[in-house]
Amino acid sequence: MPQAPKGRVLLSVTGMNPRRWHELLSAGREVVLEPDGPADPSITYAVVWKQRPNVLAALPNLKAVFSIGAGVDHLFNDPGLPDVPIVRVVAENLTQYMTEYVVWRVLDHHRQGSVYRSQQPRKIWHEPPQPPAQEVSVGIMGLGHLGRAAARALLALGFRVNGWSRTGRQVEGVACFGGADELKPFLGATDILVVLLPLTPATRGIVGYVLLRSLRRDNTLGGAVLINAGRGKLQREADILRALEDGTLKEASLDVFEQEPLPAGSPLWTHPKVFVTPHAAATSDPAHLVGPMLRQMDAHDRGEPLTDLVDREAGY
Ligand code: NDP
Ligand code: OXD
Repeated sequence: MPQAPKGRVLLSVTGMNPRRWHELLSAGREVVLEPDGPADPSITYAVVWKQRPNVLAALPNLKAVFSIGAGVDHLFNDPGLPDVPIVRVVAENLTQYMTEYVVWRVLDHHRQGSVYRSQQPRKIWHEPPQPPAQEVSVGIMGLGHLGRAAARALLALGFRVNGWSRTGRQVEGVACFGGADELKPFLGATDILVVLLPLTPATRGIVGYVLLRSLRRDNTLGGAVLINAGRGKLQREADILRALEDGTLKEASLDVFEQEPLPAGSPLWTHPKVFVTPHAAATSDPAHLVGPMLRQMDAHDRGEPLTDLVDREAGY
């Protein structure tokens, strides 16, 4: 029997170049950047990053939406997001990138990178006190795919690791805390805070002054450190600056910002205690992600269930 033609894929992205995604997706399906009218019946899947609002709203045969990122907050900004399954990125290479970023930033703060960077131009030969990793507790907010992998890498380096999640998820070797009631004890046992939460109504603005104030400052590192690679709108930047000024925080590494790109006028760019990266901790690589996406579409067309689905109720 001749096979029914595969439906078309709508690739709807803003703020990034879709060329490579288009090229690779086209190896498996016909891909369009815009539907043939708002109710185009030929579109069966959409692959999106900050899709044009309402572009998905009236597509009658849309079976699922694939997010180009692990985070899906960008999708929920669309008032016309239809009620179809949403698949997000869970991929080994993305997890590896994030693990590298977290280990890099934790080690740089732990091994006093900023002290040496400030000493070198002045030719200062001075060794600051260096606590062993075993005396430092890294607390990870968000024990999902990325948080758990980072936790394992930090445990292997000898750090003590705490983790906080919505449901109190347990991870071997990690002191696990869950829910609002256990946030304070989690923070109180944490010297370096790593934020790997999704942005949802429950987490928006969570990294504010009160939260930072609850971190352990009286430690062998000489203060509390913040690392945020989750989402910029989890943090209140005015509060972070205040915390850096009054010693609540010793240093921060920020990969994500309330507004991206970070505006030229932001004091974070030039703050001596802040390390800025341009939302580059773990970038989605189409060479690794398109193959699994196409395979999921084919499997779903054969009647198999989708994997890595977003829980709409929870928002991630
Ligand atoms: P997961 O969905 O696998 O994990 C999310 C974790 O956050 C879970 O442990 C979950 O708890 C926890 N969580 C969610 N809501 C709350 C809450 N209200 N209170 C406490 N804990 C909560 O996500 P990933 O690990 O794959 O990714 C995490 C985030 O990283 C993404 O959403 C994205 O925003 C960001 N990201 C950033 C990148 C970058 O380049 N900067 C790249 C990729 C992702 P529970 O386990 O109980 O469900
Ligand atoms: C993601 C990201 O969510 O790159 O994957 O931010």
